[in-house]
Amino acid sequence: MQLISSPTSPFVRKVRVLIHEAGKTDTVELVNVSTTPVSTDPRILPANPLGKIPALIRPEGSALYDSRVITRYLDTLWSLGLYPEATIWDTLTLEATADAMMEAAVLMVYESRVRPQDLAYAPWVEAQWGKVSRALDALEATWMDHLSGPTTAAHIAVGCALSYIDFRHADRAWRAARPDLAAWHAVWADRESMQLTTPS
Ligand SMILES: N[C@@H](CCC(=O)N[C@@H](CS)C(=O)NCC(=O)O)C(=O)O
Repeated sequence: MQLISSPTSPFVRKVRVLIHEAGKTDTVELVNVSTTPVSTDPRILPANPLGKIPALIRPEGSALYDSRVITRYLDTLWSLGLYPEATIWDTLTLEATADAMMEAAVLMVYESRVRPQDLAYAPWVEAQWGKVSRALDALEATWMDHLSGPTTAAHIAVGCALSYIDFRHADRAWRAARPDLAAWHAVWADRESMQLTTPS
């Protein structure tokens, strides 16, 4: 299989962390591309008409895209149990929360790096951070029990979302009012799968 990737994409990192956790790095080749919403790398398009990464090219069957589809596919393929039936709705909701945090955090980066500075709109950036901030509060207030339990795909997604905020938005100091989440992330970020996928 080939994973169309970028070392800095948090969505790609979710998939790469899952692959490391599964011990399957030798079965997935990374194909690194450089892409933005206004400059799509053409190598992505045969796999994903939306031009987004990650996309997973399978030897047989259609290419898969959207990180949540890919993580669920690999979980099924390798029987990892990261989407346990007993907590499936919590797992999916928490994974969706983490993905939305990543989406808002990535859009903030695009606003400063892709959009011409004379067209930048600061209230829009702050509104994106508002989404991230409210989600961080919700993680601290209501999701620590799940995060303290057995590892699910949502743990991977939350870990990648928090590490992406550290990577791109360290100045926002997200830990200040979220001590339990910060403590959880300190342990999660130390896992080998996270260390081996740290963006350079
Ligand atoms: N919902 C998608 C989001 C993927 C995404 O937005 N990836 C970014 C890189 S971090 C991308 O490909 N951006 C290029 C674009 O928006 O055209 C997923 O979970 O895979």
